[in-house]
Amino acid sequence: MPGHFRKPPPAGNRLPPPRPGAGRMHRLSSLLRGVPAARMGRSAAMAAAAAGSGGGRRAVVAQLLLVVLQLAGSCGAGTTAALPVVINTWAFRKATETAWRVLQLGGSELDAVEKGCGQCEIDQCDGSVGYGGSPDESGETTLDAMIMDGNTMEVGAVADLRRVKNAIGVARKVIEHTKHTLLVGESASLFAVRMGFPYEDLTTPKSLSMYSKWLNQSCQPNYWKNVVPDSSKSCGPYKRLEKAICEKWTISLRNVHNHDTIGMVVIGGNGTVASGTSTNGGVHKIPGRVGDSPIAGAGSYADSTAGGAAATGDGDIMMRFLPSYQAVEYMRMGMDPTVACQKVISRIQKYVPEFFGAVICANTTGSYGAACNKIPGFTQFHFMVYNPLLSQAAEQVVDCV
Ligand code: SD4
Repeated sequence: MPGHFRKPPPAGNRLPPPRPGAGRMHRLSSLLRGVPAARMGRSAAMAAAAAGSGGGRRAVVAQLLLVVLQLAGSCGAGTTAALPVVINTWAFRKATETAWRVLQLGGSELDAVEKGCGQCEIDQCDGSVGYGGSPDESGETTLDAMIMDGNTMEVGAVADLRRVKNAIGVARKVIEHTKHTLLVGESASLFAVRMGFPYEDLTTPKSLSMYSKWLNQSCQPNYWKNVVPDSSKSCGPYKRLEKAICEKWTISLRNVHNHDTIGMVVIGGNGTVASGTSTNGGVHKIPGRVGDSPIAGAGSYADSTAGGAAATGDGDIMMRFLPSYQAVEYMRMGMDPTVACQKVISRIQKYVPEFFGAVICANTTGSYGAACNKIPGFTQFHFMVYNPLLSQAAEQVVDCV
């Protein structure tokens, strides 16, 4: 049974009523007393130390307020913060368990993200991750993936990867064996082969049948606009239409059934953050299309001084807003992870009210949250969490905003 993820009250409501002068400093200091340094984080520890030495009172009060907000967020979310934590998009339980097992066996946070997302590539999670899903307009499955190290801020990513199954494994090799960040297309596949990955056909009977069904229904739906012949009625090849018509964006192609990327954030016991994604992108995408998943700050983002976030949904829209980067920056400002996730969703909503998407967020105290955009057929978002306070990987649900 999925657990229920309750939204916290606004962080401001959880602060003690403000009173001027030293009393406030005293209350804040005492609030911090007994909080283990690991849970306080760097800014908190610094603020506590400064409070003890009596220096820069205003700055210290501001710092301490930030810390109290962080702690309130981590305690009040209806979930209990603890480290290490594994959090990933959707109910991909085996991915969570794999990442957790890697940590328990002494693997690094990056190892956990790589193996956790890699598990979904093996399992073809929901058909949206790994081989045999989301055939493009020519019937081929291509993969996008990224992995990010929140200590060094290194990123390895591959996009439009062909004939190699373990996309996130190849992304990790981009970090380890190149000075680049993102490799694409056939060249990324050649790189993968050099790194020892096997060349394999990513097409399966299922992806073939999806493709022929789509051809049989006049290539509907598709991602073209302003072309001839009319892309809403016929297959291509298309040519550009001289006079462009202003078309309203629709949600027909992007919905909960064909967009289920795995995005994962792992935060170790010492607050080290790693994140990653893996997907086969959008069904019937135009060959060469790359979504948000392999783009740092869009698909995911990790920063061990603040937290990590990962996104899922309509990458063509979401990547324009760098939601994962923005969520991490909100958490750096002391925002509760749930609120940080909600704020990035609302920002996109203002421009594209009907976009399909969700974000998961976790900060370096182990506090976490998620948010999604409410559209017809998508009113709740399921995600997975594992931390020491849970006896097993737990599926959680958040109501979309
Ligand atoms: C993409 N964002 O390629 C990915 C797909 C996805 O949940 O997230 N699905 O647009």
